[in-house]
Amino acid sequence: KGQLGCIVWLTGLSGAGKSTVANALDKLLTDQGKHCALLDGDNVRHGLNNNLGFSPEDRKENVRRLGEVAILLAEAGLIVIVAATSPYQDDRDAARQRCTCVPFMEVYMATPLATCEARDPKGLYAKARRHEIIGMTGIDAPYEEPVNAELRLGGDGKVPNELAGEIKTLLDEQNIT
Ligand code: GGZ
Repeated sequence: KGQLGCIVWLTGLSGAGKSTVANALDKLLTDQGKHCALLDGDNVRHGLNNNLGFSPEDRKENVRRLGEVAILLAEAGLIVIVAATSPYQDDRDAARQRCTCVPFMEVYMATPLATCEARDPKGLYAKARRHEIIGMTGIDAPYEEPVNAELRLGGDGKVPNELAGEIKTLLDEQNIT
């Protein structure tokens, strides 16, 4: 019997560590012989989603396309790790509701805004504070905290590998790995 696919959907602010944890999880699972696919919102915006910006409508479409691609890959048997801000509850719920054949696990990267802003790897928060960009999530665009996440990762001093391990435990409990 082949591998059962699933979707692990990482949501949270820019700088919360979604991409880092997604990559750590990808490596953890791949090292155990699992087949994974990683869909990073920021990367997919360079190709499939290169006609989309950061308005609420465009984010909705970004999340919708990520969800549809994730479902196709997961139904082919892959563990699909999605890392996207995905700030709106409705949009995340829509992806979850489309995903009827494989498990959908929402993981909230609950890193506080102050921590994300202190990291500011791309200088986006600083630009948003100076009003050089508008619609930055957490500053002048909303982030709706998940109400039905399967897992909440607080961060609290843990390294990315530990957080990835917590997600792996969740997958183990669901008999996916
Ligand atoms: C939020 C923005 C914005 C604005 C550019 N708001 O840290 P990053 O850089 O790599 O992650 C952010 C990424 C967000 O893309 P997503 O596809 O994940 O967003 S969404 O799910 O909301 O559609 C950030 C960068 O793009 N970025 N402008 N205004 N993040």
